[in-house]
Amino acid sequence: MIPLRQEWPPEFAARYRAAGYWRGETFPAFLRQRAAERPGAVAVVGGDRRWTYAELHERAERAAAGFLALGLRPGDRVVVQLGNIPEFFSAVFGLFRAGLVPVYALPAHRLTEIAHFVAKSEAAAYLAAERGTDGFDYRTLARGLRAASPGLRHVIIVGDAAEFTGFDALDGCRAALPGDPDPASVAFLQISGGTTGLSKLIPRTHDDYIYSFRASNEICGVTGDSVFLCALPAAHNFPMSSPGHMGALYAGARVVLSPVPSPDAAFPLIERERVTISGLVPPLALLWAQAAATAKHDISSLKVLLVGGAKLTPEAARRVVAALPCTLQQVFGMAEGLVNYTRLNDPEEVILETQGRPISPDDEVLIVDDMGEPVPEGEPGYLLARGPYTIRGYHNDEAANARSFTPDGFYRTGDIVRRTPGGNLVVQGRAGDHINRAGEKISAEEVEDHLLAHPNVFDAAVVSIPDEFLGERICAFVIPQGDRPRAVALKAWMRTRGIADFKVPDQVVLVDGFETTAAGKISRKELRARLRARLLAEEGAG
Ligand code: AMP
Ligand code: DBH
Repeated sequence: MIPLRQEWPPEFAARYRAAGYWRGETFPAFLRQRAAERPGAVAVVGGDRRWTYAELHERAERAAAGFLALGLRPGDRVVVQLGNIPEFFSAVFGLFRAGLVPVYALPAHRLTEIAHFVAKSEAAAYLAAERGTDGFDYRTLARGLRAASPGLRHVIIVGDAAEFTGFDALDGCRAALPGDPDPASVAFLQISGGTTGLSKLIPRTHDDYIYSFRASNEICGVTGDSVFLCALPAAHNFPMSSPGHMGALYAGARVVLSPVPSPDAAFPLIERERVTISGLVPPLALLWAQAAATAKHDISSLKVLLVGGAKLTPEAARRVVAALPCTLQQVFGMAEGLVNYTRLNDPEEVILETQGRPISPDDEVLIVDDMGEPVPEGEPGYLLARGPYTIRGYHNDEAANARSFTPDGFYRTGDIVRRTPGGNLVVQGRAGDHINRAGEKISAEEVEDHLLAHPNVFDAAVVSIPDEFLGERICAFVIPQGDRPRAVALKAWMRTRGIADFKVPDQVVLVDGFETTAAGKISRKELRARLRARLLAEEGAG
């Protein structure tokens, strides 16, 4: 098994400890401590279930024993694919407690992606719910995974487990639990949106991640009295840590789970639980803003709404601020680390027009040109980041590490930003060829590879197109061969590939050929740029 590592050079680690960012805290220790301090306070609400801190802690202890009794060994990785249900927390804290390492998958992922996470992390187990909110049966996925992943030893299912191990059946097992983990060790693997090719695995340590949400709590005003509504998928880094459900649990606050993020589901929960803070991607924030005008539910308890994951335009920000009774807080973050926030008391123009500034005084942010040289202050450039909660490398991916990190350890975010005189960042665009579809990052290359597997596709180029609702949508240009496929049929076929639905192109355009230059082929990047420009020009003309 390839060891899990996330190491900062010793002089950096010493500095981050001395500054009090890394305090030697761990996930199992902080939950134990909260359960001791406020046993009767409600920690997690999902559906009609309300778990206190004592109960969550107790359930995590029992789950931990169950995982080990099953034969999992500390250090084993477990791909977790759970939606917004309380078991997300008993499972994940149970894994932490047993020294096992969660690998976070999103409910939308399908066999192709899950098999990739299992292979890349060398996972010993897959843990999922019987069904998702969309009715999808994860046991079917698990059967395919069994065939695709010979190294996988266990499948654990929340709900009716069929031939697999039931999560509830683990309750009551006995096993000696290990001591608390090393705070500098890797606690879990988060996944990157996959900017080039397949998603990469992001190892985060107890020390670095806990710092990121403890400091976020401070910036977002989260205290033990807060009520956080988790409306986005709990496994996503934004609702997990900015400040997210982990920040809320760290503070001893209450986490309320919304099964889906629509106003229909969320507004009644806001009213019933007196929710004070939540986080959304821009299209959902606009939907909430629209729904608020005619809402029957009282959402006046909401104090802060975080919006991030994709660019919120100043116009959209204005609409959100006008319609919702709370403070808008823009957040520009990444699962690899660096998170920027506008501050709650910032002047309105900063809140509306910028994506904020980093969490930490020790976040080092560089804005550079193609040569890696800093651009003049205020000019746009590529954003590089290094700091106490920004990774120094992906798991098991030398090629990506060579591409994505500078020799002195800065993460190349791929984002193009400029800095305002006030020190806030404004996201201007990006360097890579991925699509940010309502906050989901999709690699053009990955979608092209799927299309190329179709017998009637000779070549494909995938680009992002601005979209009023989604921010961006996916457009695939396809050169057919043999029987000319129809666009709808190609999309339907993509859905059979066992991939997340958000990766299926929104639009397929059949073309006779791609441009070449006199010198021959042009680069993929150049090709995508030209196709995109052509489509936009045609749409503009039409
Ligand atoms: P990931 O690395 O998959 O976690 O995705 C993080 C990326 O999402 C960032 O590098 C940005 O490209 C994008 N992103 C996140 N928040 C924002 C935001 N508020 N505005 C614009 N882009 C964002
Ligand atoms: O998009 C993201 O990945 C993201 C956005 C806001 C994120 O990881 C975060 C805040 O922590």
